[in-house]
Amino acid sequence: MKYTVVSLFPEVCDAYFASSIMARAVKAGIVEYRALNIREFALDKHRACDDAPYGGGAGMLMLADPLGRALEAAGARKANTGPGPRVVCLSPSGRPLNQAMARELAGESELILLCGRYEGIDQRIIDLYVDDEISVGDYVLSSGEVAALALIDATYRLLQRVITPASLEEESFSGGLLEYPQYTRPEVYDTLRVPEVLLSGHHENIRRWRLEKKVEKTLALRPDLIQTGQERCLFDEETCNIIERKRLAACQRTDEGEK
Ligand code: 9D3
Repeated sequence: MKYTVVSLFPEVCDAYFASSIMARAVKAGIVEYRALNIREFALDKHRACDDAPYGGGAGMLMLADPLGRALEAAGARKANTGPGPRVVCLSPSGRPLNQAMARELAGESELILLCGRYEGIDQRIIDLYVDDEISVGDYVLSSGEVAALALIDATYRLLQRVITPASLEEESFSGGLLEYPQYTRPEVYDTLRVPEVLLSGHHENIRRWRLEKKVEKTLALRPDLIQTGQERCLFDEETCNIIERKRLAACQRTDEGEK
């Protein structure tokens, strides 16, 4: 996979690619990386990259001109001018990134990642060059670089190894639930013991305990995953029964509290 980052702060992404994690992938030939600094494509003497929005409003927008030149230099093609690398704009108003999107993007041979700054970019750049607008979640970052790195990280790791069907399934959020808690040595840390069942060697009890914990944790932290899983019939009968039982137990605890 070849990643080309187009940004006003390429040093942010450079730093990540200099880290041992990404340096290894580059050395192994799994990924290629370059970053283009949009400012170098601003031609006026001040190298301006932003201006006020037409129609008024707060803040500044990224100018179309330097952005267009940077994207052309990156190898981006305008819409309807034949095939070119996929252009992704990282934007707070994009589609939220998920594992299915990461898998799809990992299938490309090249990605151009456009990082925004200021309040946004001139719409004509999006209309002419951008294939996907992607967000990394509902919170505000100061610019798109960290989001681009999240997307790079989520995609490059899928190229690393042969993905067996088993690990693919595991990656789909372990069947729609969060992971169970895990423990390694020592048996007692501070005042806390490793749950007895994990030391028992009783594989069926361990499997059952882990499933219970997954349901418990998902109900508490990601009730939306339970909802989706039920709608899409992702859960087997055993899981459905545990969900029902934990829900009932939670209701009873609430009732107790109200008495
Ligand atoms: C007033 C409207 N703001 C949108 C919420 C303006 C704005 C805030 C922050 C415009 C750009 C940014 C910088 N953020 C990104 O470029 C960004 C982002 C993010 O802030 N959150 C989640 N995903 C992403 S992807 C790119």
